[in-house]
Amino acid sequence: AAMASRVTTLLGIPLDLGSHTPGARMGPAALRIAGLAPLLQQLGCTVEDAGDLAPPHPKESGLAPEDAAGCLHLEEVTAWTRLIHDHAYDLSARGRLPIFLGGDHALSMGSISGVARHCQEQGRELAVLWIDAHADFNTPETTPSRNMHGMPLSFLTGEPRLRPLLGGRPLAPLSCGNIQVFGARSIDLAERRRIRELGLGCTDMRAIDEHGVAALLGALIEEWRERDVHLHVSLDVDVLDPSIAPGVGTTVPGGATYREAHLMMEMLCDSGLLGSLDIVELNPFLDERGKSARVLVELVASLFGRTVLDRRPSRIRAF
Ligand code: 4U7
Ligand code: MN
Ligand code: MN
Ligand code: MN
Repeated sequence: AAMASRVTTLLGIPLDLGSHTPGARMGPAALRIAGLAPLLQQLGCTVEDAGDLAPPHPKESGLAPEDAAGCLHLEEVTAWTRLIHDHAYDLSARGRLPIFLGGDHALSMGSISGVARHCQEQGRELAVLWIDAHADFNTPETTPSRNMHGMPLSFLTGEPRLRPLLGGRPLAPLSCGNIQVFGARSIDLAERRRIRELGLGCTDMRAIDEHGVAALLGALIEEWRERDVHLHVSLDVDVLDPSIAPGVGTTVPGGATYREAHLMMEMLCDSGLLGSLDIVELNPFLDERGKSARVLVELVASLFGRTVLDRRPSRIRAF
């Protein structure tokens, strides 16, 4: 299998204070019970399970008072962000392919900033594929909910209001052009304006309906391959249609189908670019008999090399 040469490390992040619906803290356990580790091993990966991070003590955020007022559970999320960042940076420096098991999407402030710091030190370009029904591009000022899982892409692109979250650690901000939101269908008005003004990459469901996953993701992959990026994939379960993945706090109708999602994973596997992965927003408390956890584990199998036949279709360009 494609990833056999690198050690894959599972890191559980039982965080759900970035969202309004408790339960995502049970995500790592559900993904393990659904058989994530043995499945990766069957596919030829060397898997190391680093267990779950213990919830850290809340830390003072350093945000300005008016910004702090726009963020729920700010001190808890601050402590988590710094802890996750340190682990992500360390795993990257040790050459691992980390899989961050969430937990809500606020965890990506730590995981991706840690990976970004390592990439910057190595002079390696980082691209982020944000597979999500939402753009997660709010700020403490624009957020309609005050939930921090709606803000990670603002933090990661260097939004000054959120910068103090990382404390004294260096932040390697991502450029908006190196991020692609994929599968979006619920974007707030202020986010829409920010996407346009700041140039965040965004492929919405309308585009996927019209042109299909193969053409759209194929073009992105081709570009990333030319620049030989480290690709971080951040997979928010709510990109999937709620009929196949009901175990999320923020369901939005009209999501990706089972086949569309598998095609994304298969193409990403073929690209050979995957360097790190978040699996976020699974809420087992809202799930139906493990259905969503099982779908996610199936998707990870496709991402790590499971194929239908032993030969890949040749119609995919540039591979
Ligand atoms: B998720 C929302 F207002 N935009 O900011 C917000 F619609 O990580 C939703 O993608 C954010 O699940 C969803 O609260 C965050 C809302
Ligand atoms: Mn999200
Ligand atoms: Mn989402
Ligand atoms: Mn969600």
